[in-house]
Amino acid sequence: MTAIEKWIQERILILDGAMGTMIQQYSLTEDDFRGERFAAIPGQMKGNNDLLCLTRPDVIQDIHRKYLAAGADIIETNTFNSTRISMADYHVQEYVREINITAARLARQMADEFTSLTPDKPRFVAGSVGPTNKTCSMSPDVNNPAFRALTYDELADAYREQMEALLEGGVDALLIETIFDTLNAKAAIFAAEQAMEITGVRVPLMLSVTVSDTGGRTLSGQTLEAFLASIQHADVFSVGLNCSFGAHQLKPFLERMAARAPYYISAYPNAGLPNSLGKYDQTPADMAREMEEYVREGLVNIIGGCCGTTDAYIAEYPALIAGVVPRQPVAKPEFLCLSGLELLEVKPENNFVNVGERCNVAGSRKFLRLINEKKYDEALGIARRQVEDGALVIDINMDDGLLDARAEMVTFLNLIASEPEIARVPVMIDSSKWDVIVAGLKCLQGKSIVNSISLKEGEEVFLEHARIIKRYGAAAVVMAFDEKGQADTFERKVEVCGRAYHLLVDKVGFNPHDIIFDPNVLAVATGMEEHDNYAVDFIRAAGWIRKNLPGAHVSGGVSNLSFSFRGNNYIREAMHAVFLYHAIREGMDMGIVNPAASVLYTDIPADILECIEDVVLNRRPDAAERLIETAERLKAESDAAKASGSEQPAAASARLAWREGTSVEERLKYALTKGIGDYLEEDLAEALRLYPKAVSIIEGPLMAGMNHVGDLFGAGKMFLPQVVKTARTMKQAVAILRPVIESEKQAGAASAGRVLLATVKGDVHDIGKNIVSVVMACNGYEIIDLGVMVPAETIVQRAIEEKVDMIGLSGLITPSLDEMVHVAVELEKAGLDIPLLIGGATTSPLHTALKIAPVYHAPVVHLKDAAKNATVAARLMNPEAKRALEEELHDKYRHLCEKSQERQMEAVVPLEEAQRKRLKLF
Ligand code: THG
Repeated sequence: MTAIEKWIQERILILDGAMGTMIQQYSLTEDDFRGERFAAIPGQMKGNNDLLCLTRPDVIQDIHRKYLAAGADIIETNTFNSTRISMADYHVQEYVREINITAARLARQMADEFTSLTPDKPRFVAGSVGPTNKTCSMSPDVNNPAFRALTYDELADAYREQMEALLEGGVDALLIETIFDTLNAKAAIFAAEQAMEITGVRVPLMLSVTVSDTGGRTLSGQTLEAFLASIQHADVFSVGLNCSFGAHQLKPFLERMAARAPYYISAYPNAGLPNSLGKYDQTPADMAREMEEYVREGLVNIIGGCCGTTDAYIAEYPALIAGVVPRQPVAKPEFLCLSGLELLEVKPENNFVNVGERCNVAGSRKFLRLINEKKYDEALGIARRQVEDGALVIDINMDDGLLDARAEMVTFLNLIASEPEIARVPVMIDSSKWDVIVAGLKCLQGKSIVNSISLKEGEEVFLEHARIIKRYGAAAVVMAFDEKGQADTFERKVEVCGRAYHLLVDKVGFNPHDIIFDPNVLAVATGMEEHDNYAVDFIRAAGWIRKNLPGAHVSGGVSNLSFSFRGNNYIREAMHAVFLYHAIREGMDMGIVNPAASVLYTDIPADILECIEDVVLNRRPDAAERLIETAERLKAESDAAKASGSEQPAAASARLAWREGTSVEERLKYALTKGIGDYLEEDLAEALRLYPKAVSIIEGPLMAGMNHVGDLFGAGKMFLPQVVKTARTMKQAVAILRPVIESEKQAGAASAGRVLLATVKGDVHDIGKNIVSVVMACNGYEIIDLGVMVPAETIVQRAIEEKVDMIGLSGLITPSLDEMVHVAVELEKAGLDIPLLIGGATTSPLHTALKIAPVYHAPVVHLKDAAKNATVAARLMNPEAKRALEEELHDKYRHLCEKSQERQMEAVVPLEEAQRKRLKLF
């Protein structure tokens, strides 16, 4: 046991506060960050806090010293961004190893100094490992949801490099923090295992998640429960939450986590909620009062601070924890946990998990055709339909001789990750090719199931594959195969499963709950006598496994059973229902099935049921013949009924209730909110008949839909992947309308004005800006769109060159606020007089009034949404209206500034408003 593992049993440990907030207090300059050593590296270095380990180690040690003096038991290395991926932004990726080793030594030295003063309060160093600036689970390109800016392997390599250096530098623990994408975190955990093996140093692994909406999901859309399932395989010391919100708002999420996580619990919130200027204004005493609740209620083992906290905040903590008996971790779950964006628990009492079989190129001609023709949208439709039909897991199989199975698996899994309705459920990666399985595992943030491994190629390969699956954190289907082949009798099935179980549990340390046996569902009623007992043998084996192999589950590919009845879906479904009825009673608790199957055991007419049970339970030698006769009779009847048109495809129409009796505005809003693009053509065509101009559809119903999404997101009722999908649908709608808009523009009409648009430097988001561009173009403006990540110099230069009448700046993330101020300063310096339009998430009237308008003498207008731009632009183009607008703005801004001062006195920002500011999207 390491010292930290010993001390955490004695008392609540104090972690330090924010590094960045402390660094700000030193008012360091660009030269401080660079030192002489990095003088020649291009770009800005200010803001690269981690580089200070090399250029201003005195400052970093001073900060460590302050936190230790304030009472911190654990200090974090100044390495949050020290991977080659994040450091590439500053062109110093080659120094990553040195930064991490140095950072660890700086912290080590300070911690040891304090330990030697008070040996009964030893101090520890946690190596800080941030999430990096890229995400493995989401595409940065709205037009290509399968794209990834970063792969699991690249990320794991970068993390390993960082962690090896941290371990060599002498850290006592690794702290993977501010986790916003579980796939990034899984790569970090993977890398930590490797780094510890390579260096031969084992230290406790600490994890800390940041939730990014009021529903308590990660940015990549997972619930906390789903996250815990995803990291269940790791040897975790502590887990908790940091950043996100202040302690008060974080508490319900911490409670949820602490109730389930079988580890020590950590919490280091921000100093309250950011105000509308992005600053934190909770005092140390305020925060301590909120943290005291955590301590008093026995929620935590480790407390610290994140954004906005300093040593003054940490200094409040020792008094809070004095004499408090620390919390005991809860017990490990004794059942199978799986996850997609949401958790799936496979417990004895919840009976049966149906795994959707339809996304299988070998099991569905339609799916194969769609993949072959790269019609991924429709292929995703099959996955979505299965989830709608109630599939709790979906099986994905791309094994086809003419497909690049590995590439198709990766593409499809990446696409699924962008479809929150599908990604909700766990995935079963189905392939007989090991490289396809491994590639699949690297795409999924949830806890998935590998389908499958077996003893077919002997023990060695079996064990190796099992170890890899364990390291990636998945459950596994184990087929009843061995060196001798497929187990087809009861005796062979139990022999092979029993042997596999003991190898997995005893030799690999596989969690027994993560083992899913598949004792082979084989076709019956084939006309071959030796097949007659196949179903009986499966069902008996299922019972034996559940009794004799504790924890293990039983699954099977149910549709295999009825291959002899291809073409007669009713009989097939009825056979499956009968088979499942008996197998589930014996303990089969999962099955790969068609989730749309509608035949219930209890609905099967007695005569047919008898025929089928004779076959499934092998009750008489002529069972197969009798069922074939029955099947033929039924088929003839049903064909006759179909010919007379009496069958109603009821299910298909029920599903589209949202399209029945609703106005086109309601349908567009629904389509945007749900991110459904399928009916846009139809609905927009209808809207075009109702609205005078195409652009009024954008400004009216589409904008209303977007605002609705923004509200839902602000209220925590939608999470990011859903919103991204919405944005993609909006883009699709605009693309459909664009040709109409073009044709409506009067040829040769005079330009209403010239508008320069740009997303500011540091920000890549352009959906909002593009909508503004379309709306304004429709209103006769000439648009000069400079794209995204545009530096202030470029904006100034092009504004002059193009002689524009106004400049529109867009930004979605908090740092964009400062960058907009920077642009305004540059415009002023250049002596320009061009009005500035401000829009995009995180921008607010208040920030515009307080920060942007004061630095630029020309009109600065904040626009709530794209629909407002054209009106404001028209006013700016008319000298008289412009003067009136300027006066209005002046009054409005003065009023806002005064109100803000009053507010500052109250020092609270209402939760909902602050949330919306932080999270507003368009
Ligand atoms: N065990 C495990 N995994 C498996 C299987 C298994 N994966 C694949 C398969 N068997 C389970 N999946 C299916 C999927 C579809 C069908 C059968 C099994 C099926 N398809 C129709 C057919 O072939 O008649 C296709 C009809 C169509 O083209 O739409 O029956 O046993 N671990």
